[in-house]
Amino acid sequence: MQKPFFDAPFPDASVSDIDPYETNHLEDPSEFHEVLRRSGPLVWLTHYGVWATGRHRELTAIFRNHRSFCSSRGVGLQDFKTEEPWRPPSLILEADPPEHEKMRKVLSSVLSANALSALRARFENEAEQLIDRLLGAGEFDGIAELAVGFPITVFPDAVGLTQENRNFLLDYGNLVFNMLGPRNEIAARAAARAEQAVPWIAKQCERQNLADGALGSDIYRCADRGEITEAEASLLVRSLLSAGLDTTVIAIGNMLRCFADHPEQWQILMQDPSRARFAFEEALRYASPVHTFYRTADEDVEVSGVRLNEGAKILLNIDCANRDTDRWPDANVFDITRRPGGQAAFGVGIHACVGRHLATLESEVLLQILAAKVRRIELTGEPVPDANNALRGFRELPMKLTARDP
Ligand code: OVV
Repeated sequence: MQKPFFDAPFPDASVSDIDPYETNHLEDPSEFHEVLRRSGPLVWLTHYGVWATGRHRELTAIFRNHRSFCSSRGVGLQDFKTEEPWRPPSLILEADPPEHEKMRKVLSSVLSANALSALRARFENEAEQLIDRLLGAGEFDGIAELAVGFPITVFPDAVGLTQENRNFLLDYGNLVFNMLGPRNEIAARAAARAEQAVPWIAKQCERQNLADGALGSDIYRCADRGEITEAEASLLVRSLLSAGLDTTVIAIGNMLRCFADHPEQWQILMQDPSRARFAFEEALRYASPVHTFYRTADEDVEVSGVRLNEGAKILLNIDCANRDTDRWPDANVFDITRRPGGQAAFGVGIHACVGRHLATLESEVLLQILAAKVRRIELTGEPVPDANNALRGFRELPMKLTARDP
């Protein structure tokens, strides 16, 4: 296969010919992170003709400058101005102010911590049953049984989806995130796997398929009030279904791995389960589920002394920035007692995750109940990484839980 090559836009640019989308780099990003760290604030990737940064300072500066660095040209490798997106763009993720603001207001209100508080008791109930079952299970796959097993019930219930075919949500989320990268083998496999999921998702977004009193119908009630149209409501439900499941599955899987590897941190949490929320935040920092989003320079702009031309794509490597020792001198230590404010796993600025309260509620509840019932989380085999063009997590996590003394 002939490799494309893009010359740097100016002669003294920092350049690298590493391909971060090769399977080995997706499975283990340490070499790519090393390139990002030693190449200065921004490095030109000759393989794709894009800029990249993994530094916390530049990443947050670019996320915060949504005027120069737009989202409406896509937040993946593809530029929507020159290439047709694979689906109608998201009204919130792939939009700029002022259009973005209206949609953001709707989802913020539907997904506010206050609006979600009624879900806690149901989540707790589900987590208790699941963990009791797994405590009697011996060795099991922590991804299938726990990282998928918990959210695959509570999330679609919260949105108000049918019981049938919920696994299509995983196929669809997997496709959406993989399509943020190049059209490689991984994206092709994701597309083949999601063939049935794509029309199924469109159907679940229709009003008549969403249970009353759940989050999906809450979005439609904003249409009733004239805040958005019904067509917009449908696409906002699609956003929920695109971003709401795979992300939390991977976050929970990564968090389980963190605690299996750091039993002393598990001890700290067991002694004080009220730390669960901070522990989740620290796990997000240490093992960030979304590794990459892009922005597009919508005008000529300078970042840390590097000139970017209008139309330049910038790869923002979140998991690298969250391990930046300029930001946290001990960034490579998993420490649930730190206050990881400023961690970028939910993004930064006007596009920061609007579903974070729901993700946090799910993870916090699961972690609190685990902490109350489980003395030890241990791996019983090698974790199997899952190569994804935008997500970093595991496909399998062989593990075992040991009960606390009654
Ligand atoms: C992959 C992703 C993240 C966040 C939002 C959406 C998708 C969306 O479809 O709005």
